[in-house]
Amino acid sequence: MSVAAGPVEAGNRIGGQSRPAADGQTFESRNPAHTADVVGVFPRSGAGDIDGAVRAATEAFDAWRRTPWPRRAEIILRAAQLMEARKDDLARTMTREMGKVLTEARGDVQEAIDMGKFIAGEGRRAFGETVPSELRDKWAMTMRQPFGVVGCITPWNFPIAIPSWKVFPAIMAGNAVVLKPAEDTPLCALRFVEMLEEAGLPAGVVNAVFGYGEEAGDALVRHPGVAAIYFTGSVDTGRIVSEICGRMLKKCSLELGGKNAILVLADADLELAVDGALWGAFGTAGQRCTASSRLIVESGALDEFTARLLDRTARLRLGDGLEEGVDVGPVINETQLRRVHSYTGVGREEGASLLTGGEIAREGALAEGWFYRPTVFGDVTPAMRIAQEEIFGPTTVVMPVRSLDEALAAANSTQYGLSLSVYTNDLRKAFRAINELHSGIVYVNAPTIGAEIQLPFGGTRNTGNGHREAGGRVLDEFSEWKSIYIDYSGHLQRAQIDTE
Ligand code: UN1
Repeated sequence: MSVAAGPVEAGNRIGGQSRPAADGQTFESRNPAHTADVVGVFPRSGAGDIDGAVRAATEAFDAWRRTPWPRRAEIILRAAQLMEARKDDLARTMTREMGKVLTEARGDVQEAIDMGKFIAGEGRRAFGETVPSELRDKWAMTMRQPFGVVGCITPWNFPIAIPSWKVFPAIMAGNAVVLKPAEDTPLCALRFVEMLEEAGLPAGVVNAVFGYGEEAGDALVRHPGVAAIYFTGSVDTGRIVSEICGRMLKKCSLELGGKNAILVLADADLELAVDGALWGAFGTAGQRCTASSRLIVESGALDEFTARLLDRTARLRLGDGLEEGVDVGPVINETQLRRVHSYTGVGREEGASLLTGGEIAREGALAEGWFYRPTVFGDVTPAMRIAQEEIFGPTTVVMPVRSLDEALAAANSTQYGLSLSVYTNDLRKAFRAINELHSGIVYVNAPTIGAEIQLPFGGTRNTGNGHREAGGRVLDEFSEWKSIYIDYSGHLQRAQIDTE
């Protein structure tokens, strides 16, 4: 084993203090590359703990919303700088807790640093508008106001980046936050919140409550003191969250699954396309909602693309992401490993050809963790389940098509619309694809992963419910508008009536 540190024993962070779960229950976070390695022991929280956190947040909210925007921004900037100084340590913690290889863990932390710096800039850029009134001697303008206490529920696959996408803009806009991170990556979330506190964030503005979705997560969504929910996770859970929020009239922003595709047209630079497919399909062991889980290949390129892809896939090194030279880490946990493997069975039954992989890796040290061989299916058609359902693991499918039109139809044929990409050197085909692909993100000559924080992130159809994270308009998701009319005429003026 390459890791020596013993388990961290931590409480929830509520009102700037560490608190155990009210009923004393705990759960463990384990290293998916060496499952005997316990990374930390955390409180298994329930409704009472969530209530305590919401109270702490409510108490902190009033002073925080009155804190000037640029002062709030300074704290966010300092937190980003702390992350920058500790990038390597944080990345190591992340690889140990979540499994992604160290270079990618550094990228995850970098994405949070980028987000912190970007959002801090909003502190002096949170413009409202002034607009002429229809009446004389009357002024009209707008300003942003926070929602109040908001809940952020974050996944394990980007354990620092995704909390940063939600928490930074939430507090920039003056909200107070209760964060419920995934039970697989509580330590990363704890480190993130500790850095905010160290950067000078007043106690209670961001609280972290650890535990399971059905317990702590559910209680957070249902809490009447929580005005808005920002959730990243599966479509099934998103539907439940959305139903509860709908009944309670809460704002609800959902970032759900993907079944992203790379289109490889016959004229494409095939080496470039294979590089992109490998990175997009097997980076983070395929555990990104942006993963390139479908490769839609025009017949003219099919044989050569597939041969090169298989050759490169066979050379990927599986292992502990902390080790030099490892390309693909473990999947997050046993449930996920079984799920990924069950899709190999589904693909076989549907008549797809298993071209490589398709098995749980058990040689040597790999038996200590949850490792799955990078897997490629061929002869896949759009109606197959392996072409429709999100697998969230190192499995991708090659789908042969005869034309650009067929490729576009196949790409748009799932319930998801997060990220789609096209490899071509033909400008006309590239622009047709940009226009016709129905997704929140489109790439040309690059894989489906690698979104940058200064652009909106999110998807069409069942990938979400019409919201976007990050990007230049991010504050729209975390604040509401107040329209202000100031009448200095000294007499009653009636809008729509005094039209002369
Ligand atoms: C996710 O998988 O939920 O574009 C987020 C990317 C990363 C973010 C992925 N910047 O792949």
